[in-house]
Amino acid sequence: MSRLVVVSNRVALPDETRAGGLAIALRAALKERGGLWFGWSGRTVKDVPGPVHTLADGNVQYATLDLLREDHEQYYNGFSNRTLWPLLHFRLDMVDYDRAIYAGYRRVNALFAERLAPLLRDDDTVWIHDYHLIPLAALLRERGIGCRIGFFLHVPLPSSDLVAALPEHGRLFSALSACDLVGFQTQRDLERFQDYMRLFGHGRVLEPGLIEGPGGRRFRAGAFPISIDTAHIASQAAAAVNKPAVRDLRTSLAPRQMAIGVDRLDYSKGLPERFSAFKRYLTRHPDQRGRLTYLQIAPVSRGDVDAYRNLRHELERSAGHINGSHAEPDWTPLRYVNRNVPHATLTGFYRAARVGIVTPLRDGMNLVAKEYVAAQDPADPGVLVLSIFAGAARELDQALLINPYDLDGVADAIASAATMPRDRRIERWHAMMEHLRAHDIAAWRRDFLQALDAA
Ligand code: ADQ
Repeated sequence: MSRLVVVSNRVALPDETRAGGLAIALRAALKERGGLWFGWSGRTVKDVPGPVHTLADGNVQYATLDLLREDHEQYYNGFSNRTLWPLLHFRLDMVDYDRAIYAGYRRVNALFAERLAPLLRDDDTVWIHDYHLIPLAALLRERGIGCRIGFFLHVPLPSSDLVAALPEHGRLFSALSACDLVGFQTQRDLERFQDYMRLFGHGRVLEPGLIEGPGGRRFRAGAFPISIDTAHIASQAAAAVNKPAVRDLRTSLAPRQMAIGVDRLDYSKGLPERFSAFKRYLTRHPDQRGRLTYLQIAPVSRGDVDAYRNLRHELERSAGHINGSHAEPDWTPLRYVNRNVPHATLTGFYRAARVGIVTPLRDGMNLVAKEYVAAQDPADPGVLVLSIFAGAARELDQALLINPYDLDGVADAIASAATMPRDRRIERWHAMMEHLRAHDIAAWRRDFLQALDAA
């Protein structure tokens, strides 16, 4: 098996205790084959960045580079998060583009290529992650790198008409044809990519999943829905009931039931709409008054970007308004928390919740939906209310699927979830859990790497 080289914006170093599920899965893949993880160090500098920092941990090496403060601002806060993130989440209205931030994005990708190329061997397998690094494969090829290269997009790909609104879209997205395999979260994302290549990318779809790029280079594309470590989350959640934080939460709720939402504070997650839908639930279902307390955990993210600061203020106002008009002296309907929670504790919170509310306006996959299901008590599971616009809805079709723009529909789904009889809850949960056991994170990385090896 050839050496695996993972490239991503951030690298989870071996001592990083807060590494998420994806980071742990990538590290496992690196350990299995031996490998290198390359990316940004997390540090910015005022002068030309020095050589890469290296660190070895058994058969896995880590190589990270610092970035110039201004480059990082343009590449990360700028083009990645103010241009590409909204575009890829179908939000043309929020796209902020200028040539300077695009130039910064290309400069950083070029620097990645320059620093990574000398570390690569001919028989390496390179796996590039996400929208921060779309041009990287092509830039590596320009430096004569001939090894196998795969790319996985963690976020959705919108229709080609939206993509084509981006100046420079042609150069950016056609660059993916330098890869041997391009992976997407869902079949729909894959279809939209093929449409794009055909209509705007000067490519040809030879057969589903086999594309000829503008230069005549053939490459594969496929859908590889990302997942979670199902067995681990299930056992973590079962053990978490004894954690003081979980016990305290349960005690503070009793005798009421809980609904839970867990999201980075991001406009793609549909939080203002969700708060409005919960308010609608309170007014549309007066018979259920006081039955359900809704806990929303939403750690602040990308606080340097205006749109995120505005969203935060909007949610604070909305939460105050809901509680101001519906709270009782002994009951607060909405608990809104902006903090991170240790992941093991979070699984205990999921298990304590009768209803899981996951209502993004667009989401590549949404791992919270899968984690919520995996964390349930098999004898008394909760019900997932899930947006049809999350990639996860393709697989978790036994959830109560809703359109997040339909506030009445979401309100009614919350009400049905809160009153669903146990046998029906068990039936729905079983079907979803079986799927998640067969399609966990290990299966995801195996499927992708096998397809890349075969490409
Ligand atoms: P995200 O947009 O970050 O990921 P998601 O898939 O839900 O969204 O993953 C979030 C992760 O962070 C989950 O593992 C969750 O448990 C954790 N998390 C969230 N809030 C937390 C909190 N307060 N405390 C602790 N942990 C918290 C992007 C894409 C998704 C895609 C993933 C993976 O936007 O669509 O599913 O990458 O490909």
